[in-house]
Formats: sequence, C-alpha cells, structure tokens
Amino acid sequence: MKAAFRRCNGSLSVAVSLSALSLAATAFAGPDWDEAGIDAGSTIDTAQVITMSGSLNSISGSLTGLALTGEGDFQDCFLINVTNPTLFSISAGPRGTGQSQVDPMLFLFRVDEFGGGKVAKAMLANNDAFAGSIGAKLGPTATDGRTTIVNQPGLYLIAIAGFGSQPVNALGERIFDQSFLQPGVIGGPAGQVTGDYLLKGWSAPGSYGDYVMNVQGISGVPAPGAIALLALGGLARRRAPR
Ligand SMILES: [Ca+2]
Ligand SMILES: [Ca+2]
Repeated sequence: MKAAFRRCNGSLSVAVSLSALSLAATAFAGPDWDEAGIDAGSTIDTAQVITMSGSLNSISGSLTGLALTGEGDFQDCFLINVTNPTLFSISAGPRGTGQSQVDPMLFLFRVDEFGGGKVAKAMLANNDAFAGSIGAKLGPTATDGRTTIVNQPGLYLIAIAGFGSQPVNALGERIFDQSFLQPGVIGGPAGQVTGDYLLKGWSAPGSYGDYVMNVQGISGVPAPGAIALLALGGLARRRAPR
C-alpha cells in the first residue's frame, strides 16, 4: 500500500495508490491513532481532533495522572466522526503491563452548535463491559431502559477516564445516569439535573495508566471540518496509516 498525505492551500488532501480490492480491505481494518506527543484534553475546547482520513481501527493513549498544572491528565477527549451508527462500537482496556493499570470508563457526547460555539452533549456511558471485566464498552444504544441511541452520523466526542472520574456540567452535577456503573450497562443522560447535559468538567481525578480503544463505525474528522475545529483551539496532529 502506498499512501501520501499533503496539505494544499490550507486543506488536507490524500493521494492513495491502491487496487480497489486492497482499498476495501484497508477500509475495513482501518488505521490506528496514537495520542502520543500532545495530551488530549478534558473538554471540547481541548479535545484532540483525529484528522486521519478513512475508518479508524484503534485509538491509543495515556492517562498519566500528572496534575502539575491545570486539569492534569486524568481524562482524554477525542473528536471523531461517526460514519456508521449501526456498527458504532468502542472497547477500551488497559494497555501494557505498567504499574498503573487504568480501570477505564467510556463516555460519548454528541457535538452540537450552541451559542456561536460547539458543545458536547451527554449521550452514552459505560464502566465495565461485563461483570468481572474492568474494560469498558459502548455500542449505539443505551441498555438501561432509556431510549438514547446513536442513529445520526456526524461529529462526536469520545472521552476516556479512569474509574472515579465522571463528567459534570457547569453546576458540577453528574450528567450521566448512575446506572452505567453497573457491569454491562450502557447508561444514558442523568434523569434530572438542574443545569444542562453539557460537558464542562470532571467530578474528581480517577485511576490512570495506558489504554487502547478498539473502534468500529468511526473515522477521523475530514477536512475542512478538521481545519475549522483546529481554529477553535482543538489539538490535532496527523498520522500516516500503518
Ligand atoms: Ca492523555
Ligand atoms: Ca471500568
């Protein structure tokens, strides 16, 4: 496979030389994204924009736990494009055998336009994929009896945090229903909050360590959308396919 990425007149273009057959196989397998280098932030304003073209296979990164300045590294947020809601799936688990083994929780937010900017609205959450697992898994629908469902392609925010660290709104209220803490349950937004369901911060630091997320139905954010997000202050880098 031969692929080249280049930037032309401010937009990202991709030149790929592949047979149709191998292109299909590549699209299915997808490339891998690594957070390494620049920490993915904890809100929509500091989320890392995944600008890779084509479908994604995995996202790797680290919650280092460092909190010397600002919000520290206890949550990583990524802006992605859901391309196939039916296939949408994220599975997260610890990576490597370091001393710090993260017990991950996963959160999905729909990105909407509001008040002249972009906001991240609570949709789905999970702590443990099943009883006995510390890994987390999200599919396209809530399984806690709510009707939350990912049925629209488009821009979403994925957040991974260690157990004990939950998203909160501007009033500091938890914005996901606590049913998601039960093993195997994908929870929706909290039943009742005084404020809204928008990600503004986190309840507390959580566990930390290296992680990997295997994903389906997801691609990077294509240009020119990625360029617009960069203008908002999101962090982005490009990665060549492996
Ligand atoms: Ca990080
Ligand atoms: Ca977990």
